[in-house]
Amino acid sequence: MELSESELIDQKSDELFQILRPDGTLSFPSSPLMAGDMHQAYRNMLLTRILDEKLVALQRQGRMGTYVSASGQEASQVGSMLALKDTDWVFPMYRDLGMVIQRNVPLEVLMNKLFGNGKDLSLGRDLPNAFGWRKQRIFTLAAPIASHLQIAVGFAMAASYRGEKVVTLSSFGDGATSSGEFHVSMNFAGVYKVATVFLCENNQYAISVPVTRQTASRNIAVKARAYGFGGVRVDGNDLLAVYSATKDAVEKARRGDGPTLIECVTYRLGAHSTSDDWKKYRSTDEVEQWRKRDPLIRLRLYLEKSSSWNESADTKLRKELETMVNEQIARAEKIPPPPAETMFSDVYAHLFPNFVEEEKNELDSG
Ligand SMILES: Cc1ncc(C[n+]2csc(CCOP(=O)(O)OP(=O)(O)O)c2C)c(N)n1
Ligand SMILES: [Mg+2]
Repeated sequence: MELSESELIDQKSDELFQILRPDGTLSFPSSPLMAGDMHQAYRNMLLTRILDEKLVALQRQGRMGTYVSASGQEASQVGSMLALKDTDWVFPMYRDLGMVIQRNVPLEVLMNKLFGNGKDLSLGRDLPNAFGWRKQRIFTLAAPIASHLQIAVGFAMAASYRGEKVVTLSSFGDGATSSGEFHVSMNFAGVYKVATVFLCENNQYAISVPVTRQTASRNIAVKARAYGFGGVRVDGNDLLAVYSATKDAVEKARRGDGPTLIECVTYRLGAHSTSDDWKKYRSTDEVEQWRKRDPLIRLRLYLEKSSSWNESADTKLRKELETMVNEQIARAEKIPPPPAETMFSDVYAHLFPNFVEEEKNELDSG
């Protein structure tokens, strides 16, 4: 029996799209990514994991501020970035360390930001995870969840008015889909067929709230139907499925055929941030089940089966990355905080008289 168009869309948003199985074999005849790209992606996913674990440890030692961990979500983050052109813009969320790394933000620049030292381009004013660099076309996020979605939609519309073939991609969590901003952005993008991609990293929790309490919908991808465009449900721990789904969505957007909602089904392996204890709201058994679906293990198994990748190559790469991360931490930590007189710079066009007074007092008191 032939399915109608709406039944087909329904089916797409219900099925879990997977290319790379947990045992490292392919469910498709071939990989959509070239071997070189996969090795590079694995390197960036491993770098994300190593750096992420280090940053959590640094916060515990009182050496840096609140940190929000990316561990477990590397395939969603790196895979989606692989599908964009350098000229496209990314509107990430706070958890997207992997996106920033895949987008080629130099480790030195990233580390200055994480420490909020005097060389940090935002002068230590925002959270370590408030990623944003113009050069790499990464929009600076704000703390209210989903507030960047509308900007991603408007940005793509503005680019289109200027005749530029720019696609924007915004990423956000399962919790963000309950916000008004999600609704407004999806609605607007659907009506105006905006060249944008909505990438939801469904990591099963919004802090301690499980996704079952977040929505009564069957899943998140199906929500796109209400706004008149397609949703795809993807195994978010499968680099190849995320890449392939994002590539289709980006090409569709660039053709002028409007937005797509991609739901990456993944899992947050650590706590929400360094300020909570996941053992209070999740079972160890649940976490262990997801650890078996670790996106890094899956990709490594594939590389071992399909190329000459092996234990010793993996250990060598891991050591290289650890050394690089440790060197950058030592360097960034030595840089003093931004000088007090930068407190008002880049904030106001003209300082109010009381700020001039405050600035003077601050400098006088050393
Ligand atoms: C508008 C708004 N409400 C509440 C918060 C507090 N808050 C910060 S993160 C978060 C959970 C978000 O969960 P989700 O969207 O699933 O993303 P995740 O952290 O799981 O990646 C909440 C409620 C906020 N930052 N902004
Ligand atoms: Mg979440």
